[in-house]
Amino acid sequence: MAKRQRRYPKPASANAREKEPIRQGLVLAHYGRASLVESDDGTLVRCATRRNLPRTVSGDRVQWHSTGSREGIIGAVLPRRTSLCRPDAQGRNRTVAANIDQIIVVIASRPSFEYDMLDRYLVAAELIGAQPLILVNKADLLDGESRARLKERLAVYPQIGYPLVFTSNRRPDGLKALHGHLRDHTSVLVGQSGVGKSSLVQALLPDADIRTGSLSQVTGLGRHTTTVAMLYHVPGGGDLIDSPGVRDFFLGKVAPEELQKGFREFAPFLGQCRFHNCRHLSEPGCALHKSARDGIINQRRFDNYRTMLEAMS
Ligand SMILES: Nc1nc2c(ncn2[C@@H]2O[C@H](COP(=O)(O)OP(=O)(O)OP(=O)(O)O)[C@@H](O)[C@H]2O)c(=O)[nH]1
Ligand SMILES: [Mg+2]
Ligand SMILES: [Zn+2]
Repeated sequence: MAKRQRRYPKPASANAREKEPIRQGLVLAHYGRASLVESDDGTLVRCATRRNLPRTVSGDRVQWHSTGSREGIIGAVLPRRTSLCRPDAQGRNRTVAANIDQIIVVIASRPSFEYDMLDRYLVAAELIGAQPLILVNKADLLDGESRARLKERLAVYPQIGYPLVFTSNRRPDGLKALHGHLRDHTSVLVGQSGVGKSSLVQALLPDADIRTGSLSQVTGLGRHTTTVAMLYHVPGGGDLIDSPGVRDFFLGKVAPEELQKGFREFAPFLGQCRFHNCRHLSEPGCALHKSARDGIINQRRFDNYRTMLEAMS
């Protein structure tokens, strides 16, 4: 019987690896195990990632070395300041974007949005320490009355300190309110499929080749629905990551004492309940319960906190 031959790595490639200088770069997008990296000198390189490394995502800072013309290998992913995760269809937690400091939750009158999902995104933003911004897109579809009604329904958010901006990609001045919020930030656009995230990027960067979908052309989800997250540099300043839309967004597992911190208006009342480990469900002497009843905190948000907590336990 023939002896199984041992295979050693080719010495040539090992030498080449040592000779190439290590550089730094920014991951713009990743496709499977390949990443589009913007080197610090501005060139775009297609990089493979070493098997032992975590999957890179848009916004990652990496070390890489060249293996050919516009090709390279990522050897290290630098520690992430923040990362936005969401469970995939199999329930595994997947990182969507890294090093972001602002989460822009995009909602629109069409498709109709869910407050529950908005709140879940806001909790996610609070827990990773990113600043949330609520963006109501397709403002052109709202007449004066429906705009006022929507503003009224969303009034709690500016009250608790979340900026709320109305935008439209169909009006020349439709993005005016947004520019100032993007400067000096790395932001990620999140929200349901079809709310117009990629159209916003397209309007901000007219030269970029971004495929935006048309929900009206096909039933259900848009044909050009975004499938990978992509980072863009906004001409007026700031980096913006367009992410694939979701039908729904769920938080991964979060401990109850963490979840309550995701609702920033609860902060003054935490520690005031009769029981120090109050979960604010139906315990007697609950300070949050009383505040909601007295109209100091928003009842719908409080109910949503409890729904989230119950869903997790
Ligand atoms: N009326 C109106 N339609 C818009 C606006 N912005 C986007 N749309 C339309 O909404 C549809 C979806 O737009 P996209 O930008 O592809 O939406 P998306 O959020 O990127 O969708 P996913 O990539 O699937 O998450 C397209 O038909 C756009 O033309 C807007 O401001 N007003
Ligand atoms: Mg898109
Ligand atoms: Zn309580």
